[in-house]
Amino acid sequence: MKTYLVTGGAGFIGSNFILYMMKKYKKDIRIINVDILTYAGNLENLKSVEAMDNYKFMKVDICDKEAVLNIFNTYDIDRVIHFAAESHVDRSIRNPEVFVNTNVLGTLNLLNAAKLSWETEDGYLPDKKYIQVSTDEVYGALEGEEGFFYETTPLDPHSPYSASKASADLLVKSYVDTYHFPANITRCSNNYGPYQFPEKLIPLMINNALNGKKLPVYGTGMNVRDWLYVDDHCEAIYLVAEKGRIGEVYNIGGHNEKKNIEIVTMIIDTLLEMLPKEDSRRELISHDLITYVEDRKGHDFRYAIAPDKIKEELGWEPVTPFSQGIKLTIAWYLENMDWMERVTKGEYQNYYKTMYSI
Ligand code: NAD
Ligand code: TDX
Repeated sequence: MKTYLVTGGAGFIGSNFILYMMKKYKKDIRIINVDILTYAGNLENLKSVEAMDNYKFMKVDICDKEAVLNIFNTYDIDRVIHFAAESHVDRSIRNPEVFVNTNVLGTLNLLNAAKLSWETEDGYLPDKKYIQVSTDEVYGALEGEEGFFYETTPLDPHSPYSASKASADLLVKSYVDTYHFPANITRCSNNYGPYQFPEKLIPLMINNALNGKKLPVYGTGMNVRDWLYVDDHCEAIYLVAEKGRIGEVYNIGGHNEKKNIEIVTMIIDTLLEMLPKEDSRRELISHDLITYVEDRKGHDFRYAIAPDKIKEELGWEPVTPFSQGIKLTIAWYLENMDWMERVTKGEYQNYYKTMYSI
């Protein structure tokens, strides 16, 4: 049985990863979930696994040297899956500092603890691996309709968020190059699915539409993102953790480029298709809610991943078509409106007021 240390396991992708692993691979693994529970962390997501013998939660800041080292000294960690981060571009534009602390210094702290704990006189303990969960945003932006990001594309981040993620990636690379540290970096495109915090495009639009609120589209709505269903991402991470060649970078993408305005339109249409005829919320939802607002500063035009390497080496491909994934996602939000109500209380209301003036 392998022990996985999952950081940021109470966030969107982290909690989906834990739920996915506990369902698919539960006999083979033990998971230790380390999360400080910022506004984006929610233990409610993990209710179905919290009583399991092979799951443990620890409220720890990844920047806390002593606490992180203590985890490595107490448990025989085989895999680190490092999700914990400040993850929202708009917040990074308003307050970059916490992004550097968590994303850069937190990563450095985790690397040091893993290295210290796994090091032997002539290398590292066998079969240990650290996975840095990074993003396609470190490559910058594709300016036209053509072309893809490859693992060899030079890093060219634009936002404070992507700059902090690129810095963390370079630290991981430096540990591989300098100390032969056993690590991989994964760079994925935009994830969507259940439990995503409604500051991100898809859940924000679902929530606003269901409440008859305006749907704020930045700029022209023509910016393109490559959407990946979160479970497909989880399987890719597992494959990289178990089979990826040490030191390699793997891009993970959905083969699913969409303009933002297409996403918003699809959400409106899918909600109207899925809500029962007698549901009074149908009257609130229409294309008239779409409101073009001031563009994001430094807004990257287009992201598109070529996931050829992970397909060739590890046999991974995304299996959830967007038409199916968006229905699964909307169905989850419709069944979990109480989750949405709880996470949009308090801090979220202040954030929304400062971020959107509509
Ligand atoms: P999220 O914001 O939903 O969750 C982040 C989690 O990290 C939260 O649970 C939070 O409490 C925790 N955290 C933050 N600071 C911490 C600290 N100092 N110590 C311990 N825990 C801390 O993020 P997400 O969308 O699930 O993204 C997870 C990872 O995947 C991030 O590294 C992000 O950069 C990367 N990523 C996300 C996407 C996406 O579309 N969401 C795409 C590419 C890459
Ligand atoms: O209200 C909005 N209106 C709007 O037009 C919001 C929240 C977003 N947008 C646009 C901006 C982007 O072009 O939608 C697109 C997607 O925005 P986000 O959901 O904020 O995602 P993005 O900025 O692309 O970054 C995401 O993918 C890469 C994640 O948040 C990152 O953590 C990940 O690294």
